[in-house]
Amino acid sequence: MVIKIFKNFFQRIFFSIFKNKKDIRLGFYGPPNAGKTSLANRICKDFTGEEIGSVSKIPHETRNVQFKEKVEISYKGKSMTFKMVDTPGISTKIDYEDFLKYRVKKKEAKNRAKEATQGIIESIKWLDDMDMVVIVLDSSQNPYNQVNITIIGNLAARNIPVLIVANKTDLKKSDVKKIEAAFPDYETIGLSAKKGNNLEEFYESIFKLTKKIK
Ligand SMILES: Nc1nc2c(ncn2[C@@H]2O[C@H](COP(=O)(O)OP(=O)(O)OP(=O)(O)O)[C@@H](O)[C@H]2O)c(=O)[nH]1
Ligand SMILES: [Mg+2]
Repeated sequence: MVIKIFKNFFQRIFFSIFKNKKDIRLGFYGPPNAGKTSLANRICKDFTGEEIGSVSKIPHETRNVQFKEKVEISYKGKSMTFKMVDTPGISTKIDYEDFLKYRVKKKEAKNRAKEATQGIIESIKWLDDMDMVVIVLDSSQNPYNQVNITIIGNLAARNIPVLIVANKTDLKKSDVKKIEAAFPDYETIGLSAKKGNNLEEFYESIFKLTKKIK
């Protein structure tokens, strides 16, 4: 009995000390092909030497939520540890025929479509577990669409801090201002995950965003 009381006591002390030391769960959300995995890979590579997952020009490459724990980001003398969560791209419609133009065989395309649908459900399920979220958008595409508005609305309803990344600034068609105008309530950082441009500003904003975690 006495031993049990002691055990509970020490357990409580232990958790109260280490509760705040847990990794910050940082989710990468957005439409397919925007560069979520490319960005997560770049960060993981910079700070752990390893990548989180595979990248492809074929949409819905990521079809399972994937993680990298204990990613310690150091920037300007500050350092914070994150659990990186890369999610499958969210879309309203998945048509296996869209994959055929990438020379994917019919059977494989149908399987990819099925897995991609499951992946979207998984992405949404994981939303509740995020401490903060980076929404990755392709800045060469029109940002005004149902998917982007739904993701951002969902995060706002859950009070999860959000940073928007306008990715692919290396492309000629890139228009960061258009993304800023579409979502004026959020900070938007223009960068290129592929080229590694403007990552410093991104890290600065990530650190700032941690202060908004409820
Ligand atoms: N030009 C350019 N291409 C990029 C950039 N970032 C990613 N890409 C390309 O965009 C394509 C999709 O990249 P991914 O990182 O797989 O995108 P994703 O958002 O993880 O896609 P899903 O897993 O399908 O949801 C790949 O061909 C990348 O090489 C960038 O900054 N500039
Ligand atoms: Mg991906």
